[in-house]
Amino acid sequence: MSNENKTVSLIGVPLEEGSGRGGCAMGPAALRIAGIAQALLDLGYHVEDRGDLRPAPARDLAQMERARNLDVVGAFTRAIEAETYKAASEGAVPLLLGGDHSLSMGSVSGMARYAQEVGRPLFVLWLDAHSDFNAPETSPSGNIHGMPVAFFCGKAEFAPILPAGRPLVDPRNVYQVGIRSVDDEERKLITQNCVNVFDMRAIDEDGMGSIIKRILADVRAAGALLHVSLDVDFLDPDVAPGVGTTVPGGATFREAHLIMELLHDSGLVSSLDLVELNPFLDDRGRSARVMVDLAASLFGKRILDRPTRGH
Ligand code: Z70
Ligand code: MN
Ligand code: MN
Ligand code: MN
Repeated sequence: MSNENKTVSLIGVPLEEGSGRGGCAMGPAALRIAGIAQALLDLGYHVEDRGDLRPAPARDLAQMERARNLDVVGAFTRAIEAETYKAASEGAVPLLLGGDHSLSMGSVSGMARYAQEVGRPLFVLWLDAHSDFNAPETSPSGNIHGMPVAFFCGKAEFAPILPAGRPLVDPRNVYQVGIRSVDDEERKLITQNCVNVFDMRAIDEDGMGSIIKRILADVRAAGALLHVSLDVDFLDPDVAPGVGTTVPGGATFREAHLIMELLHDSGLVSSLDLVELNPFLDDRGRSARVMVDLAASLFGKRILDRPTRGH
């Protein structure tokens, strides 16, 4: 995915209403200050910053007790879906600067529409401590950032946010890595729906490299596009403290970089979300810089200017 004639479209999403607390709306600003655009320019990309989306709340979406701030999140979902689809259709790689994880309802739906149009399946790599597969009926919190995977798989419908008949993602094409916090009802749903889950035990037993290579082989065999969604809490809180829901025992700095380097070498990644960064909780910009550095590795930053020894 490296190359001078490739464009990366930055789409800022100052959304925090899906998360149940304040702070993520400052995420796009922090990622810009940490140098996301310059990191991509240094790798030779053309960078187009589309600014921040700021839709008005959707008046047609009634409030639901079990899906808090649905009018705000739903309006963002529509705007993000349209902007992501547009950027992909213009040949760019959409890079969403979040914003809480409910933004993936829009980004993944936009990529699903694009994938359908080009006649390829869409696979999703979900790097997160959480499965985010709740529906309003199962959610313990009512926070929509715990529901995006169920939404883009068509398993959580609140009210008509996107047109009926929208392209969905097959849950069998969703690969979750880093999982270590799943709610009781949610656990049943991810099993019933055959989501591919590599929890921390799988990572410890098999190693991150072998897991990611297996996933990439599946994506390649299917001729699919791959959307990557990176939640800050995928990382261990010692590496990235700037997130609302820290869960101990997360991915290390090295594991996360290895994933990004393997993703780059695969040439399969079509789009990326950087989500859940909460600058209000961060330690002097440390988590923002880690997220930017990981994105740079996914876009081709490497240690050596030649293949790593052993390849
Ligand atoms: C819980 C819920 C969640 C992120 C927390 C937590 C969900 N399963 N997702 N932080 N990114 O409320 O649904
Ligand atoms: Mn998440
Ligand atoms: Mn999470
Ligand atoms: Mn790096």
